[in-house]
Amino acid sequence: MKLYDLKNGLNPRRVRIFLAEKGITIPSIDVDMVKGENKGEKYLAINPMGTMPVLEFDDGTYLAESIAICRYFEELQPNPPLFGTTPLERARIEMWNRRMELEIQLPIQDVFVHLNPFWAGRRPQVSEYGRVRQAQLLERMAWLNRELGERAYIAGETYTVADITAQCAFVMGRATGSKIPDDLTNLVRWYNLVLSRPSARA
Ligand SMILES: N[C@@H](CCC(=O)N[C@@H](CS)C(=O)NCC(=O)O)C(=O)O
Repeated sequence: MKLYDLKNGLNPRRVRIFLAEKGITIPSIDVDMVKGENKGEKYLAINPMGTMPVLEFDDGTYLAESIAICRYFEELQPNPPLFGTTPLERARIEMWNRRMELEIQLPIQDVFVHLNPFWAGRRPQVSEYGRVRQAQLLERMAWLNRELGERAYIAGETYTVADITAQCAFVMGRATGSKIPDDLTNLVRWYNLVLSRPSARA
């Protein structure tokens, strides 16, 4: 088994942190996006979406989508549980992970793509849309800040895959102009807490 990785990519980082939390090591190949390796015939045969991460199995089959890859490893090695253990816990963690993808990760990505000069000429940019998403992101961060006044982690009192999704989104946000405002003290507290885990360096 091996992982097609992208060192600075938000989604591949989710899988690397997940594996580090589980204490699982697998060989990986860093795909060179700058050289367009992920849009080449060879990589598109693996994943027609041209995205990373992808998990390749020894029989030559593949699994894409970071959350699907994480779920696969959770099933293989349930401890420590990162998707919950009881039916309700599992459903709550799913809810929070989904919210972190839709309400935090996507706006951070949209702000980056639509407002950052890095993408000029690379992707279509609609600056007004970028500004709308920026305002929505600020609202969502304030909402998450209120939520984190009530508990230690995103989905409860333990670290889960929902924290991994959110922390990777905020790592990207910090590098691309969507830093967490200092006055959102619960969110800042949580961010420092998750970044202090050894897996955060994966
Ligand atoms: N929904 C996919 C998204 C994967 C994705 O978009 N990965 C980015 C890196 S974070 C990528 O490979 N981008 C390359 C491109 O779009 O050309 C997942 O969760 O794995």
